[in-house]
Amino acid sequence: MATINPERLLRRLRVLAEIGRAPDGRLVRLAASYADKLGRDALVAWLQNAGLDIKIDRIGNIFGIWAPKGVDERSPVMIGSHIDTVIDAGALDGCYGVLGALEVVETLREAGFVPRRPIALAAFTNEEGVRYAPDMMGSLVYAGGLDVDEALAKVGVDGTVLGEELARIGYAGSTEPGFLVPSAYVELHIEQGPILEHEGYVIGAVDNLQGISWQKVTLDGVANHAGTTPMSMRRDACYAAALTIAFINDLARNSDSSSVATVGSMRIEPNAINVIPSRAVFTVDLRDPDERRLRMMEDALAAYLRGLPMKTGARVSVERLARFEPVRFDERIVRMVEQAAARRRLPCRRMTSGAGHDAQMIARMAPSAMIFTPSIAGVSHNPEEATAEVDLVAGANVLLDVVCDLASDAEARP
Ligand code: HGY
Ligand code: MN
Ligand code: MN
Repeated sequence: MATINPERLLRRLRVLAEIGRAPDGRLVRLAASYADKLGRDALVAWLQNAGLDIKIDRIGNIFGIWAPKGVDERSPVMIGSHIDTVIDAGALDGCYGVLGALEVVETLREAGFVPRRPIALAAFTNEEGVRYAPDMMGSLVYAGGLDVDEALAKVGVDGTVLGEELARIGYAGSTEPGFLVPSAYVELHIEQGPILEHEGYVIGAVDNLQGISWQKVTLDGVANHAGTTPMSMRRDACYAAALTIAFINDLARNSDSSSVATVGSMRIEPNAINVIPSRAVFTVDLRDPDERRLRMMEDALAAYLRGLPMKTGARVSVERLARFEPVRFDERIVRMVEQAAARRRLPCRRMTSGAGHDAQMIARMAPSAMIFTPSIAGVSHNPEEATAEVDLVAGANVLLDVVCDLASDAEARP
């Protein structure tokens, strides 16, 4: 059976993992940062070396297109993911899907495979959403879920404007997002969770992805002296935040479903040891595969926040940062993933994605699905993020087979 070039894929993953490391050694390639530019530049060089036609769209999505003569008028098979990272990231999240896609294209070209439709590799801007919300922004804009000018005007957590930053790093492209409507989209990604490893599977045929709700909560109290102010007279914003954070965590922990709740970012003002906090600002990330249950969690949080002023004297304001409903992927492509895994005798199971992905957005415009490989100890968004090399190669080979099926008649293989 055809196989990708393992050394080339693993070497590129190692090279990309070193690009954008901060002086303290942490990997931080936030969207549209200079570190992101360096990663983008490396990717574009690899795409050019592979002989692909490069396109950058207005939200900075990068495309490498292989359109043999006579097929360029047909809608492409699209494969890809993202190369921006979270803070203190691992080496594989997103990058594995982009470099796995490049490896598949190069393997097919070297094998003399002639696709019956173009194959387009995509690296989407700002999948992580850490600097600019919402996450999956580049693919959301590409799929028509967010106006490109509205996205370019987004102000980041650091006060910068996305459009200006993309221009500064040289990735404010001119091509209109959505210029290619894929016939299918397939994303290779690490699972970022414990299921595949725990149950002894190598391949996850992802048939659905859970809903995501991101909010920013601002609680305003009154600064006062930590020593002279009786507890009964305080309007302590941090105390109000602590009560809320405990409430939303307990709500998810005590639910009988797979709901999850995370407060990942928090700021206290004036942030001084002897001043009762006047302000607490924190983010709330709620997720559930079931839209009804996700809405119930949102409603419970809203009700709790309505009662907070009475309880703590804090004033409450909430800003919605992102809201995506659960997505079901395309049954035909999911089955192709399962059949490809079976042909390669790779243990495979269907599963839900706990994490958000670009496939969730592209599914709005094209039949889409994902291929997962196991994360060691289920760890991700962490420098310890790792996947066995044999599993990285196995996942890329399954992507190779599925792309062959999608880009030609099923029996035509290299
Ligand atoms: O938040 C997520 O699930 C993704 O990593 N952006
Ligand atoms: Mn990712
Ligand atoms: Mn991620």
